[in-house]
Amino acid sequence: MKLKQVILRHLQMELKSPFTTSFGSFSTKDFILVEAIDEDGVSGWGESVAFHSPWYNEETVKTNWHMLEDFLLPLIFKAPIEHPDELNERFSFIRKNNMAKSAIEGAIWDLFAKKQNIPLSKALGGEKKEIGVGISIGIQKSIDDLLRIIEKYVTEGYRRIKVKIKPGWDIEVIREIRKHFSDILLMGDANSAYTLQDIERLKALDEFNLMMIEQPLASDDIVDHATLQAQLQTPICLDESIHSYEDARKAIQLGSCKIINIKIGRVGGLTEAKKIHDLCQKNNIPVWCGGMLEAGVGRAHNIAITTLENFTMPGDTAASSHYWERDIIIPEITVHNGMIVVPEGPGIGYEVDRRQVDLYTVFAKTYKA
Ligand code: OSB
Ligand code: MG
Repeated sequence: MKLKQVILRHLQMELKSPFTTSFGSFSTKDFILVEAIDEDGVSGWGESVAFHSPWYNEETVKTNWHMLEDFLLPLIFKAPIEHPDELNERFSFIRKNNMAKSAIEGAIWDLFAKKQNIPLSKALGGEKKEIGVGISIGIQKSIDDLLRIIEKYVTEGYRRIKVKIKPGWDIEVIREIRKHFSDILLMGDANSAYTLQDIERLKALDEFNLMMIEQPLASDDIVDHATLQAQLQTPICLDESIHSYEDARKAIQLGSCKIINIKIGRVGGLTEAKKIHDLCQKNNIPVWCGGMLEAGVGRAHNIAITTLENFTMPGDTAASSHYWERDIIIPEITVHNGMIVVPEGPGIGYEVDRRQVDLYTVFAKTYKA
């Protein structure tokens, strides 16, 4: 593949309802949509999952734009690409900035699969025809509000309910949920809201048969998580702490977790995500695909990677309508009985709705080879 031009677009979309984590609340989603166009005029699409502000990790929309414009795109234009797996090596002298790398890498994977006329899932080696999905519910004003929302999603068929937790919005909340929904697959995601000093509070959650607790401790930690896991029955799942294959290898070796949430952007792209998947499979660590409130392009990539065998647990890739009045892909992503049918068309398998993209674009720039 030889790229002719790349278009970066800054999009802004309103979430249907504000999303609240242990860090705070937001209702507007800013992100970069990447369109990579080759010599034949074929477009591949990628989506950066960095947020407007650096609360989840250190990256932002602006830092991603800077990395793409000043470092990554020049490397992309420098030489033809035989296979997207080469990009890991080509980008390797740039430290971190994984979401920026992933955004362009994802566009090139889509382009690659389209040139081969195969679905992205197949290009990645995935075989599932449909994938099971759960839902991630933010912190609510009251437990009653939360129970009503859970009821709605359980009725819709979502296969696992994840609720955000933090000190003070945890034991009582989970107890109430279990009272009303005794046998659903249930988990909590703390986004690093606890420290080892909270160990008794976290142990108190053991009685509720949670599927896992996601990222209880610091976002850069795998040592304290190992201490915690040794004292908890509930499996720990790492999200923020895993940025690479090497991080995953070390966390597994230390016993810091029993499950890993793979987010393509957080680990620097599909190639690295696949490597982590394979490593986890060898070590009997189940994985699932996390979400970053993506629009349709990012969610399509999530669906494709989830077709790999060791993605045995429902992911966070909910329906388009859960997030947006109108998504940027056609058809929109729909969930029936907690399942998404994997698209069979070439590449990401959804068409980008250019009219919607234009409506949401606040700034765009074209970069030529
Ligand atoms: O920690 O998994 C997370 C959303 C934004 C940032 C981090 C996280 C989340 C979610 C929601 O839990 C996932 C989604 O519905 O896309
Ligand atoms: Mg998480």
